Amino acid sequence: RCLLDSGKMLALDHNLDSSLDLHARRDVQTCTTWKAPIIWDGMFDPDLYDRMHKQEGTTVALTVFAVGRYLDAYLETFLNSSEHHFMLGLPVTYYIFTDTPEKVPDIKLHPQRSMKVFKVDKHSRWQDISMMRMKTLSDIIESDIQHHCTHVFCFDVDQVFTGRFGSEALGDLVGLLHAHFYHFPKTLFTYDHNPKSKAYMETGDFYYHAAIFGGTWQRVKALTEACYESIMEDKQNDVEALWHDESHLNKYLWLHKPSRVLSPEYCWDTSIGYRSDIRVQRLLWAPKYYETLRAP
Ligand code: 2GW
Ligand code: MN
Repeated sequence: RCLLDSGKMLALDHNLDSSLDLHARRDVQTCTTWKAPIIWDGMFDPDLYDRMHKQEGTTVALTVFAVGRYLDAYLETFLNSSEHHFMLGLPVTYYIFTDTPEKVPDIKLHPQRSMKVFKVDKHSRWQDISMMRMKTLSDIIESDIQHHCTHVFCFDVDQVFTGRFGSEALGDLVGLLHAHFYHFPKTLFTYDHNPKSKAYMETGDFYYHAAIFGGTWQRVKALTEACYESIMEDKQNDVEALWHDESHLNKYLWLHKPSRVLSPEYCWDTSIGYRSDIRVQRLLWAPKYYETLRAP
């Protein structure tokens, strides 16, 4: 017994519980200390999850930001690959945030999938482009997503789907293990160690990657709101957390344990090289062209 998702999803996860095989993978940790599953390939029956979520009427919002040069560099590849791998069989709405809506590629979406484009400001500091996503996300869940979708997944745009990223990833509150840290001892996790920041923490459970987080709209609303408030409090105190929104996300997920954790199979960086525990690559980091993309 490993699933602790609450509320409406409890019935669903309870039923799925017996199908989630925590012993299928002997080479990795498949359960957290608070009894949330860590999802690795081989542990679940994809068809069963898909059937159950269809039955439950699950609908998914995927949010992604493509501001400034990131739109031309990444958005089209991200969306095309998502059409082949992300939550196939469930209704999906893309929520795209950009400063140049007219440049959003006109992609032919599959049935039951649609796209909404929203204009956002281009903050002059890249740290703010990244951090202020929390505010935009909290607002859009309030004004739109809560009326149309049961679940929300928030993504960085600089990545490419290469394998199934399906309904087994859905849960009340979902975090992702950072590919660079999952093998590291906690002492090497890059949490914010500055006591002046709201993101300050000495130790934690895992190092979560902010490139993907999700859950029910209620839980993601609470998360984005709390992270935004912490970010603003830091600004008032003239401090900035070490890894910006990611530091605040790590603090939040330490205080509010995720009900489901995704293995790095869900966001792999091939530059790490071969790892025998990465049996399938579901999403890959795209190349970072920092010199050109981050130049002023
Ligand atoms: C970001 C950094 C430097 C210059 C530009 C940008 C930038 C980011 C941009 O010009 N336009 C834009 O749309 N973004 C969005 O913010 C885009 O969705 C991108 O994927 C996201 C995060 O920026 P990214 O992907 O360059 O940062 P990473 O891959 O180093 O991200 C990790 O750390 C970040 C905080 O520093 C975030 O927490 C992010 O979620 C993490 O994956
Ligand atoms: Mn990124």
